Amino acid sequence: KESPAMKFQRQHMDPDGPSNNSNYCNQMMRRRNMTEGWCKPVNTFVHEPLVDVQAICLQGNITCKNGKPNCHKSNSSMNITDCHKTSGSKYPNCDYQTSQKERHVIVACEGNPYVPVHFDASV
Ligand code: PAP
Repeated sequence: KESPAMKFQRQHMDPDGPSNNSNYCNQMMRRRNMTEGWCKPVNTFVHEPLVDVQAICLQGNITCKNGKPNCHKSNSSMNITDCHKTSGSKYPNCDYQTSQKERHVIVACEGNPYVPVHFDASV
């Protein structure tokens, strides 16, 4: 079974990106199994080495959007791609808008080892 840490990597890690291609989200949301059963409406991919994203769990501790205390904000800005489902697109034809950004990343961490399990926001 997929662990929360592996699910985070599937949904949010793409160290070798970004590809500067407007189809990036359409391809990646499908390839990473986020268009099965529904179109996941919003998702962010991080284009930095896994060790650098795991290290965020040791950086500034903040409250998450859901009120839990286990979020951490990256000290540095990171290369990311935001994927937003277009308003007209309907399952099973999931269509996404692709936007490249450089932002500080906020993730929720859990477990031992204490690793990212949820992408909360970018700021
Ligand atoms: P995403 O939020 O990263 O897009 P999602 O599929 O919603 O991915 O999974 C987030 C997981 O992080 C959830 O666990 P689950 O897959 O076992 O359902 C969620 O419970 C977990 N999680 C841990 N801490 C938090 C938090 N502070 N806020 C939101 N989710 C959290």
